Amino acid sequence: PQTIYLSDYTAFGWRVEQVSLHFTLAPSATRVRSRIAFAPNADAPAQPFFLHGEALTLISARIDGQDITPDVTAEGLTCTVPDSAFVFEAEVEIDPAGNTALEGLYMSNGMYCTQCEAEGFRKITYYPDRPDVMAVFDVTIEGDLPVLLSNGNPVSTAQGRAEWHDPWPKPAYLFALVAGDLVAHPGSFTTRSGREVALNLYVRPGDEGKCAFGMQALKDSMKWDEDVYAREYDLDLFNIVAVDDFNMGAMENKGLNIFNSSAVLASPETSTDMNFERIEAIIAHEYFHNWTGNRITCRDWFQLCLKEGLTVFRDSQFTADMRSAPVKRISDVIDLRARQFPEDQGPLAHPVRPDRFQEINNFYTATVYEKGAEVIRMLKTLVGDEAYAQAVQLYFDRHDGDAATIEDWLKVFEETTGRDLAQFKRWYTQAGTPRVSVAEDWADGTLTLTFTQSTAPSAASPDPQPQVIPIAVGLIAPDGAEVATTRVLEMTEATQRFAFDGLAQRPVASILRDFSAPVVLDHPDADPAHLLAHDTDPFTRWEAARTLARRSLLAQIRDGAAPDEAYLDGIHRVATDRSLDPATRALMMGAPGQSELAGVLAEHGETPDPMAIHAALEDMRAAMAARFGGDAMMLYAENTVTEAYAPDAAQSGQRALAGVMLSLMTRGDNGTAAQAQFDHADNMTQKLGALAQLITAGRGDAALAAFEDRWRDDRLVMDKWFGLQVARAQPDDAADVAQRLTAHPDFNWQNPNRFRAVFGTLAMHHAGFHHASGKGYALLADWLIKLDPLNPQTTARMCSAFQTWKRYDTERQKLMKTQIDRILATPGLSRDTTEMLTRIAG
Ligand code: B3K
Ligand code: ZN
Repeated sequence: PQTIYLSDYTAFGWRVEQVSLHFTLAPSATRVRSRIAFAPNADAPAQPFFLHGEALTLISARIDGQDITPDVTAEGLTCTVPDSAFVFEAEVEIDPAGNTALEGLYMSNGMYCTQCEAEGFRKITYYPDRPDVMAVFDVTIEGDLPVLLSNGNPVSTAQGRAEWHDPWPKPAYLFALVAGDLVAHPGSFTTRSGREVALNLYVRPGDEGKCAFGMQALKDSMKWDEDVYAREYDLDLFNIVAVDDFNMGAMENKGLNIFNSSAVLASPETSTDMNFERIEAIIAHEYFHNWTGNRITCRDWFQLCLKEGLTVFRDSQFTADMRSAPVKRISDVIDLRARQFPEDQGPLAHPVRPDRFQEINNFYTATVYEKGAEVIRMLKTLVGDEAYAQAVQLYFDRHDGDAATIEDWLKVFEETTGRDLAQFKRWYTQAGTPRVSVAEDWADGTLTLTFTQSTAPSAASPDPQPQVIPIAVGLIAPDGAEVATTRVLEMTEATQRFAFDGLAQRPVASILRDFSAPVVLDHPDADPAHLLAHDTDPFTRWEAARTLARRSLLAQIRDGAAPDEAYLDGIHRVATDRSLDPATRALMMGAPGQSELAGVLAEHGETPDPMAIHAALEDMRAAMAARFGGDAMMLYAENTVTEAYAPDAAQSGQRALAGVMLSLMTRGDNGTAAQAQFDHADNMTQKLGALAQLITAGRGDAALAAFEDRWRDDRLVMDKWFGLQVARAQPDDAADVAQRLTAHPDFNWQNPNRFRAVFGTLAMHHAGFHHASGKGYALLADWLIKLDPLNPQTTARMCSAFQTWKRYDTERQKLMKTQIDRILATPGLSRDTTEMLTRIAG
């Protein structure tokens, strides 16, 4: 496969002045007629006229009305063209029903839909399918279906025919078409300048009852973007469509967002609190792309973080405003450590702005998205809120209508603030998570902190240089009072000292407040017990609990120590501290995950034993249940919500804390309380929480059967049913449970949500996936081999389950490597999967 390099960028030789597309829909023989007006691009080097096109049957082609016979290959078409402006026309035939890759135009449950990002438009018609070619699109759809949608505003709608006009120039990856038997859940929004926008959430008949929450989230997002970023919506209509077969969460197509139904449909009976929160965030994310992504897009796919990092950062600000800022921050750090750190510390490490790829779909990663958002957060911390706001407004003013780069983005900050961001830019160009160690020195009323940063070399960045690291620090006195409020230290050197003087007593340092930089902090002099009791910063206070838990677990794993009493006492005090909100208390009680612990051990040069890690966490939970005793039931009762269910932050915080207490109670009562909760719950959060405990208690069979009976016709709820059984299986059984579930009549493996419910969950079941027999590895490999020819994108993404293989003992390494090689040896393996596994194999 061919490698594409950032340094090879060249502009396309023509501009597209206008595009007209005409679709005549038929499941296996859809006809697409295109009329594209090209004009030479004086800024581009001379080049042959090439249009991308894949899996298209060319029926006819014309230039300025004259039939031509272009050279056609598997990648596209070449032909000779006039020196001046010309019109290219083509007719192609495509097969949406046979499109199982879910990229381009495909069918899901009888409806037509599209996914064009990153390079799917070339499966619809011949076109310069690259983000820096922006054009105005007119679309006509003919098909015998009640709803026919495309981007922009409707021009005409009649039975079986609709015309759409999108006035905003856009790259082809934002094109969308939907046709089907759908019902609309309508709404409306008046923008701050008084424009009426019609809103619709289109769903399959039967799903009407799951639309209200998503519609409200959309309105809240539109309002928030006006209030916080001064961004107004720019069409008369905004449509969202829910589809069941979708490779990811959702897609920001101009004026016609397409969503995985799991990322938009919600009701209290069928969705958990976590589902509601995720749906609100994804709706916001896709909506915010209208400015950061659509109005200003990316010059090339290397710049993906320009739109994704910024939009993730914006949606995190939105969630913080809508719900709880500390809870959102802590949850984001948990997620970053679980998904991005392993990527950055393993063979898949790549910079936030990669400089090479074979298949761009493999770079929609936690590094580009989540670390990309962290980089923007740091920038904001360094320049301050006001300068950030100014720079972003300049970015919108200057680049509206552009396909921009990271250089353009950084330049608006340099101009606004006068800062030189050359060193800061390394956050975009260098892979790896910096490790920051800090040593304390106390003398004569002065505390000196000496910081040292280092980043492990990787294939992507063999010689990493020091980065700019904002380190937020506060000081807490021995009596618990805060003697220095948060100050942001700007670290730029490999080693650097910062002094705090005039102190009466030696304080306890609270370092990396609010997780001010995406680094691993090494602070041997830390006093987490003191910070857990007194820190004013919610993040570092939570981190103190985490540090104590981690230390205890590592001692348990390494030396067979008992769970640390001081930790158990501290956590018990926090849990019963009514001055803290329940959501924060629930987060504080969470222990680091098994995979995170394995990563910590590996970084210390030790070989993690998945069974020992699993056992240590079990012992910890048992000790915690014993420590809490009857308080668990008291806290459970205290946090039982009596009002009608609402998916808001306050109620979901209470349910989260009650859920933690239920898990402690289950250790003592063999599931009696869980059974009662399961029988009486009127919402999915509590139903599913109780079901999880019943399975753990070894008495889940009846509840699982009842659950299946009740929900067998609800795809999204059944995904939970499939996933939970794997998630809650004992380590010895996880692979067998997954295998047994694949024989279930409702295991529709071609549906990405269902496939992920079983195999995504298996890959995350640390002790089960890494079972010493290798059965977890072999089963996953069998199914990846089976899925690859149909859906390379989802297959390749799931290969990351193997990315940590070098952490483990030689026996497990051998077992994993055998499966990696077996998949790689499959004839006709996709470019996507080949690239992933080749990089993982290293
Ligand atoms: N931009 C899309 C992701 C497309 C992924 C293509 N493999 C969704 C999002 O980030 O909002
Ligand atoms: Zn996005």
